[in-house]
Amino acid sequence: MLPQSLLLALGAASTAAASVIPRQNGTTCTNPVVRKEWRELTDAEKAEYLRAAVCVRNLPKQKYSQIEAVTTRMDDLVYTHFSLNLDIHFVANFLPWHRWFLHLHENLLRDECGFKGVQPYWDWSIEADSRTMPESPIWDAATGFGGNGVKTGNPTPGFQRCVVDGPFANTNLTLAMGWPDMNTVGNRLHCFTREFNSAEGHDPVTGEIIIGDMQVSAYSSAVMRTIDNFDTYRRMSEMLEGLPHAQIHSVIFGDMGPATSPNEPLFFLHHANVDRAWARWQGRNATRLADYAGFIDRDETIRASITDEMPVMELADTKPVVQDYMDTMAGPLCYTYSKMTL
Ligand SMILES: *[C@@H]1O[C@H](CO)[C@@H](O)[C@H](O)[C@H]1NC(C)=O
Ligand SMILES: *[C@@H]1O[C@H](CO)[C@@H](O)[C@H](O)[C@H]1NC(C)=O
Ligand SMILES: *[C@@H]1O[C@H](CO)[C@@H](O)[C@H](O)[C@H]1NC(C)=O
Ligand SMILES: [Cu+2]
Repeated sequence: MLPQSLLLALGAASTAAASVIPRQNGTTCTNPVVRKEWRELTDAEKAEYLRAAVCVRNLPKQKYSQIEAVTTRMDDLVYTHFSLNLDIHFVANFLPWHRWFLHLHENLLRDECGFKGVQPYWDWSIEADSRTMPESPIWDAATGFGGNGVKTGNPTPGFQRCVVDGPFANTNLTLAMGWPDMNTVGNRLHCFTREFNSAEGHDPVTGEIIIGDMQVSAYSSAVMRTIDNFDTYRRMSEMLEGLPHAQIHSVIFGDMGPATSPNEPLFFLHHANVDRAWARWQGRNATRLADYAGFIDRDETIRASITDEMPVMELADTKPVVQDYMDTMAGPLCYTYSKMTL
């Protein structure tokens, strides 16, 4: 609960670093790689992750040859996530689909950008408990992802507020950001942006967006403890997705807001922390590793099954099956998290 104790615990966490990344052949996971919290990484490890994250945004697309708005390798991922929005959010497969997506992204960083590290996570409960979200080191321009978007004075739609510091500053993106229509894909050139907020609108005097505490009560360790204490997958997953997961997207906003959110490099650290919450709840308990329930559609007409295939569009050659993504240390996966306690 105390931020200081969290930070101490993080400092004491495993520092095991894998120099050779074992590729799973689907039978054993004896030497899992360890996904660490961003603050646990050395500056060199942070720089290596940021380098790879920039790299993948500069590679040309390999998929969706017919879709003009898709131009970069990252757009392949953004477009998939955007187009599948209704099939992968607020349905049963939210957690396994995003676990698959993160694994695909991590392999892509390794294979196409020579990434030498392991996917990190961002434990935003640390910021929540200390009420320091706008001051988080994650926004650092040198050792982090850059900060809030700032008004540029440029009147062109899509360029009025931009992230102007850090490794992703002044990056141009093309998929729908998308103002004013968030939900239609389009070749809308815009600058990479964030719009910190507390969902309280604008200050009536200054006209500035109210940043406040960025709704920290939605993603505190108290909230995570409540999620931990559910005893069914369905209830755990619904609250995890609906409260801390969703609020992080909306308090950062800008490119983190709409279904094109993989445009925001923090998407992957945010979702790694969501995945960690699921893995922690599972506790490698056999009952929970097999607990998967809910519906495949938002209208709740078709019950989900652990043998369901998950949709991937053109992003992968084979559709992943939910049961292969239940355990982070089995099947195609072989990783764990540096800290599994709250
Ligand atoms: C997978 O790896 C394990 C451990 O290295 C090995 O014993 C096993 O034969 C491998 N299986 C396949 C199908 O390659
Ligand atoms: C981004 O697009 C704007 C507007 O077209 C342009 O002025 C700027 O040079 C572009 N920046 C980069 C890095 O391509
Ligand atoms: C495993 O999880 C189930 C279902 O939540 C629970 O009833 C059981 O006590 C757990 N077993 C252990 C060893 O924690
Ligand atoms: Cu998503």
